[in-house]
Amino acid sequence: MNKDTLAAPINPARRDFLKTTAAGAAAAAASSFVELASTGKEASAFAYEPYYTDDQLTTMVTSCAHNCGSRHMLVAHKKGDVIVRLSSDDGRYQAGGAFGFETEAVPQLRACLRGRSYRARLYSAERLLYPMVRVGERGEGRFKRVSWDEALDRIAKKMIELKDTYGPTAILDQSYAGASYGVLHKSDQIEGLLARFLGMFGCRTSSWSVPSYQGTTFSSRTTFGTIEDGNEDDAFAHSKLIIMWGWNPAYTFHGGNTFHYMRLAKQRGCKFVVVDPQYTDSASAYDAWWIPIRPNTDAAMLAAMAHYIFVNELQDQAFINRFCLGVDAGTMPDWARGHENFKDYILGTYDGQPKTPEWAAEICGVAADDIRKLADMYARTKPAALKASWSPGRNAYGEQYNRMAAALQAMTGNIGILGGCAEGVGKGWHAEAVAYPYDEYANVWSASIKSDRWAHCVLNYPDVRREEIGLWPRADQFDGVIPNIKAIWWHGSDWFNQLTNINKEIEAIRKLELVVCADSTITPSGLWADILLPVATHFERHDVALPWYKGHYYIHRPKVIAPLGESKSDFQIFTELAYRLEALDPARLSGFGKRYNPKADRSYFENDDPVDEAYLVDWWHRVQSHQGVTMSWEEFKQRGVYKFEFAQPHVAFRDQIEKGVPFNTPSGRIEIFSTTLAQVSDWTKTQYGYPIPAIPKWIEPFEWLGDTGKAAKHPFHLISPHPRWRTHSIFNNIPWLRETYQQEVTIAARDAERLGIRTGDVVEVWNERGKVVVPAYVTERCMPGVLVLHEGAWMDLDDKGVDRAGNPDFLTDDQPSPAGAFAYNTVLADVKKTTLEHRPGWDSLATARSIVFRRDY
Ligand SMILES: Nc1nc2c(c(=O)[nH]1)N[C@H]1C(S)=C(S)[C@@H](COP(=O)(O)OP(=O)(O)OC[C@H]3O[C@@H](n4cnc5c(=O)[nH]c(N)nc54)[C@H](O)[C@@H]3O)O[C@H]1N2
Ligand SMILES: Nc1nc2c(c(=O)[nH]1)N[C@H]1C(S)=C(S)[C@@H](COP(=O)(O)OP(=O)(O)OC[C@H]3O[C@@H](n4cnc5c(=O)[nH]c(N)nc54)[C@H](O)[C@@H]3O)O[C@H]1N2
Ligand code: SF4
Ligand SMILES: [Mo]
Repeated sequence: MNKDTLAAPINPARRDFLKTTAAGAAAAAASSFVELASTGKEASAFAYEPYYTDDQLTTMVTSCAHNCGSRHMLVAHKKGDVIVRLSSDDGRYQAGGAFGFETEAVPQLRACLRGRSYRARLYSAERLLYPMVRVGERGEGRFKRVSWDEALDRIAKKMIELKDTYGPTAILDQSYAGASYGVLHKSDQIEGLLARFLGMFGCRTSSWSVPSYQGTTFSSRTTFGTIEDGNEDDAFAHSKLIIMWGWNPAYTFHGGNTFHYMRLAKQRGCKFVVVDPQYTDSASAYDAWWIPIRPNTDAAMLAAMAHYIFVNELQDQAFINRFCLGVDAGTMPDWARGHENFKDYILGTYDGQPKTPEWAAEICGVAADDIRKLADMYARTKPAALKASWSPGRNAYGEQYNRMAAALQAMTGNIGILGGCAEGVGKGWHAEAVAYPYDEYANVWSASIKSDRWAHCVLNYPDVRREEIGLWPRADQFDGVIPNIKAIWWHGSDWFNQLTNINKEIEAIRKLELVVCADSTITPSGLWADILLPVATHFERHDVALPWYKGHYYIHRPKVIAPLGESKSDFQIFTELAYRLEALDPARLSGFGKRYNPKADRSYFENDDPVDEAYLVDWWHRVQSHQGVTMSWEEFKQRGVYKFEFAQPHVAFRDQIEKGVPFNTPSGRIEIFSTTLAQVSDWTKTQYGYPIPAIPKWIEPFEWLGDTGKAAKHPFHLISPHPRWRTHSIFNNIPWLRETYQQEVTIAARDAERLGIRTGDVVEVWNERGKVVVPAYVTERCMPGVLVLHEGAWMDLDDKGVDRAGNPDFLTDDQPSPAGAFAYNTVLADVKKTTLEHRPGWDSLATARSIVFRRDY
């Protein structure tokens, strides 16, 4: 890496912009050091001299946040209103705990590196501190500071104009999970604050498919009738075999203590297998048997495992007969005798092609003997956890992979038992439902589309067929009406940076009339907005944290510090906007402010404390009455955490299997053959748009290595997993974390040698959708023909439209799978050495030298 590379600006316009906003953050951070500066001592040691001991600081328990796969405790130690350091759970905080306390049933909630670096995020130079409005062209990144009054006025007036001119679909809600998993301050697509605000206003197009796992959700709902198909993490400690299928818990968290419980399993003799194009750190940590697989071919390999199990009669036929629908002819419903069943599909009865290991070997690049060996292991080891993660479902026809995995879980009788695993989506224990105010007007919309088709819709409007955008059916006059999107609102989302096919998004955003971004950070999406609204982080507002899919505990989130700059909570912003809209249009919006936030009046914008407290107290009362908690709200606030203790690990579907409770599907059984899908007559009238088979099948993806025509042009399959060092795009700007990594594309040693690429060489990766520039990491831990580039890098375009930061979403396709799965991992691309410079977005020579150590591969 040369000096010029390092000196390259993030974005010249942006630098100037940052200067203004950084000043406020610096001032806030510096205020605690005034004392030190005035001593007049030579600045020879640490900034914190004298080093404050814990008892000189105020300690407040809170939690980390965001859509990161977990939810851990952070303990803030502050001087005045400045957080001086952060620590984490050490066993002391819960009732009955003491320093070091931890048991298998009550684990500590210890934070990862990202969480521990949170202080650097709070006080970062990219912190958005004031409302801003765009002064240059959209996307140029030039803004000026304005008052809240001006920013909100502009938005309110424009909202009314848009609704009156273009109708109730003009504003696209692109909220996402940046601020989920709190009781009060939520940004979800469905239960979030924006959804409710735009729904009540009467102008909202919703985005229904979820980038994480829409294919998996579809599978879990279809097969089990619910996404609550996960065990709690401690159940892993009881498995004899864990198959990590497209799952790398060392990097990608799916629960707080997963790794800890898997280590316990290892100590108790559990065997591990990894099916992944990469030899991951999880594979190495557990000494797993690595089965490299061609990306997107998982459904074929699973089908071949089913074939082996059927022909060797290793299936748990008693379980199948009792609990499943459509696994074989004997378990088909009477009304569907003419339909295909799963076993006959696998045996080739219908298409003449038995799905043998040899058949799959050709498709997957996995030896037939390995497929047989794994199938045998899985069928004979009890209990065994086939943890089929979401990534292989984040593909074209990814839903087929997840349904195929569910079929294997069912065939082997590994559902509803300790040490087995039914998960798909994997939501485990359930937090108490969110209290009012979310109940009224949650998720009201006038149109709802597949989330990554918005650009397609805008660019082709009105010549768009409903199936192209996955328009959700309605029972009223709006059914089939293509939304006329003229505005986007980002709330808890950096979606412009995170959705597929960014170049297409760039074309589409230029056609919009209003783009609002509410965030605590100046994000890459924010640079494309017209108005930036500074949002208080979860350290600066009152809430309670909920676990992310796994874990059974609540963590109190006090207002640890006052909101930085002029930032406000999202709830404050929407409440105030509701009052302004009401004032502008009293005839249609009378009472909007009060209905939106019933416990508040307009003074909420200045003081949110009593109102937020009142909502949370209500919620806590529900926790007490529904979940048997006797601890008082005051004690919970004082301790900071409440951990539930279960008599036995929570296992999904235990009651169905042990007590005969019906599954939540139309038939009450595990539906390998789907009652619902089998009865669809016109697919264009469903949200899916295109046919989906009633049983799981292998279907060729849009592009993959087996498509010799396409692969001749772009011979590598690019996958873009989630980074260990970031939560998507969050933390990309944190120097402490940047010292530990750089954005790089992983390439197999054999391919790199052929192309003359060595670790540290800058390469360009491209296809017909875009081009990115990034350093290479050469390794034998990656399957030949595969490239790996982690999602979430902050895009940084040059004047030719090339992304110099290495964001894979310049290469991904916005065509979703029929069931709605984002096809993030369905990408063919090419790679070569380049003279173009990579712009990492920070000064990597300042401290980090990892690239220097790794250069001589
Ligand atoms: N190529 C590729 N792309 C992917 C993926 C992939 O596998 N491959 N994965 C996809 C997946 S699964 C996901 S979930 C998405 C994630 O996509 P996003 O949800 O857009 O990603 P984040 O980076 O988490 O951005 C969340 C934003 O919310 C902001 N935020 C946090 N808290 C608050 C708050 O309280 N209020 C407000 N207003 N804002 C807040 C954060 O500052 C941050 O900017 O990325 C997707 N993109
Ligand atoms: N550190 C961290 N943890 C996170 C997040 C984060 O941003 N950072 N994000 C959270 C969120 S929102 C989500 S949705 C989840 C995502 O969780 P996952 O979907 O499980 O995670 P990924 O990191 O996308 O992929 C996991 C593994 O799948 C492999 N893989 C990719 N394509 C294929 C394929 O076609 N076949 C097979 N067999 N393997 C494949 C990758 O090589 C990778 O090792 O993670 C959550 N946890
Ligand atoms: S895993 Fe998530 S919640 Fe836990 S510390 Fe890391 S970033 Fe925070
Ligand atoms: Mo996700």
